[in-house]
Amino acid sequence: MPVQGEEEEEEEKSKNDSNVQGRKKQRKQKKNQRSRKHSPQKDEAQPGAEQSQKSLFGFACFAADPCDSFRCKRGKTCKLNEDNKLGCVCQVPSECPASLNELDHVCGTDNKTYDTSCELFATKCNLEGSKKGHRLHLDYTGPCKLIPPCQDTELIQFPLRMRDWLKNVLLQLYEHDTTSPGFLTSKQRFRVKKIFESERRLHAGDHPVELLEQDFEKNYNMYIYPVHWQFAQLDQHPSDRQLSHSELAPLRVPLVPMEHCTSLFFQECDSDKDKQVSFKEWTSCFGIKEGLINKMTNYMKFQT
Ligand SMILES: [Ca+2]
Ligand SMILES: [Ca+2]
Repeated sequence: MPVQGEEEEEEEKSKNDSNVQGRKKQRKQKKNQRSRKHSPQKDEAQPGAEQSQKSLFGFACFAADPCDSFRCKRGKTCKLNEDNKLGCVCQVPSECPASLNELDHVCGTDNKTYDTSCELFATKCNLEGSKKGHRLHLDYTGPCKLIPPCQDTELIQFPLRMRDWLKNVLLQLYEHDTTSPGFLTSKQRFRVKKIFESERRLHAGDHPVELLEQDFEKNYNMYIYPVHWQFAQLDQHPSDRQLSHSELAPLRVPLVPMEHCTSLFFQECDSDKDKQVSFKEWTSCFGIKEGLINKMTNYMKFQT
């Protein structure tokens, strides 16, 4: 079962980062308005004192908003309760900052377009405890659109293409890391270097699936590390060799609108249907043989 707080943070992380500053600003403005509304000073203080008060040294200083340092998970907002204690309550969806443009829209797993991810998570929070709320997740960024059903042949080809894509992503990171280090750790560089320098490797391109299949057989070893690496990148909350729905989100959310087999692929990957994709299930989905996984059992290796 995914931990909701992490789930929401993860899904939020995976969202397009554009306009983050704008949203933060709006949230801050909203929060400030809210805190004034709930501030005990409002009723007690002298006119103007809710904005500022004189410090001992005669400088005006602003009263800190206690909610500023109180963190609530997505979908919740900070509020003072009757005992004057801070707590988190479900945000009212209509009080979320409005979207700035279409990039802010998200599609929920209920196939409904939400104006912003804030609105989706607030809706989920307000449905807490219900089946509907439990099932509601961020499906992908952008408004909901018609995603064609994934055909059997496409589902078979999906891991072939994704495996190649993962390898190319890693090689791109390697190239970026060469000009401005920081994308890969030294251990990761060492592993990717072997693939990068191999004369036999298939260069990035729009290859027919037959060629991808042939290359996988011929250069099998080049595909093992990218598959392991991606798993370790996602398996962080917690790092337990299992990928929850939320841990998969950073990969799944941007892929779904572009690759219509994404959701079905990850669903099928969870072969024992326990809502988690284990390391074994993951590698098997990408056609990596178990024998070789056992040879490389030190899982921590993949994380560094
Ligand atoms: Ca995990
Ligand atoms: Ca599973």
